[in-house]
Amino acid sequence: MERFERIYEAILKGDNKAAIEVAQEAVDAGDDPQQLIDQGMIPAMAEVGRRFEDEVYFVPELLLSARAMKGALALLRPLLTESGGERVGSVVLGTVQGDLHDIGKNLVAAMMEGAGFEVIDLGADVSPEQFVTAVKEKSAGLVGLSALLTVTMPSMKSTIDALEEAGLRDQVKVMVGGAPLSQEYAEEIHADGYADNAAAAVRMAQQLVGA
Ligand code: B1M
Repeated sequence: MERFERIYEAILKGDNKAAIEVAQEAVDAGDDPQQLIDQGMIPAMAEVGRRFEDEVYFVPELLLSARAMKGALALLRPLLTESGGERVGSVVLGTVQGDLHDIGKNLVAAMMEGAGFEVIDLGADVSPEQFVTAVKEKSAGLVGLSALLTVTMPSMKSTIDALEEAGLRDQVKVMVGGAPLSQEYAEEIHADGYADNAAAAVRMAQQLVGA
């Protein structure tokens, strides 16, 4: 079985040990980490989501698969973040208030770092006030908001409103992403950009900072 198939199976089963083993093998063999992520790991999480919807998987299975995904990603992340180039800008990144999903956001963070951005990662469940404080303190030119739950999408709008109220909106571009989002929603909340995956997020970030 190819490595991407093995890591798919490991993540689907929530087998942390096996997922880490395959990721380590891939690192040692000099495989392209992006291929492993795109062909094995992301499809596995998508299938986990489908099984959850069909009530075949429940929260414990989600947690085990998420742990396996994160364990494997931690090994691949240094390869994604190798940049060597000059810094192209600073981005304050986080998953919005009420939302604990951080795997996709972490992937976006790693790829942005790899593209030369300084990433100030605020983590998950980040309030509008925390975003405002970080933008002020770090003088960041870009804010990236992630949401995976339809019920937390309005937190994106609240964050954009908070930046406006703090008088920062003219200084920062805001980009949004996450599975339930769309270009239409991004426009509706007056975000400056939307991306539906980590590679597109990097391209959008570069475009927004004029890199
Ligand atoms: Co949850 N969960 N979850 N979950 N979970 C979803 C999102 C869900 C779609 C599953 C389902 O029903 N099919 C569903 C949401 C339904 C909805 O809102 N319409 C759901 C639910 C309901 C819940 C709970 C409410 C379950 C419960 O408790 N009853 C609960 C909520 C907790 C909370 O947040 N308050 C919950 C909890 C969890 C876990 C904690 C167990 C775990 C998260 C662990 C973690 O992240 N640390 C989890 C998981 C793992 C999932 C699924 C299965 C996988 C998410 C994931 O990691 N995908 C997910 C189902 C699914 O998405 N198919 C699901 C892989 C990741 C690489 O993709 O995050 O989409 P993604 O990121 C992509 C793009 O979206 C984009 O780039 C990334 C890479 O390509 N992107 C950006 C993301 N952020 C971006 C930002 C950008 C640009 C692009 O710019 C800034």
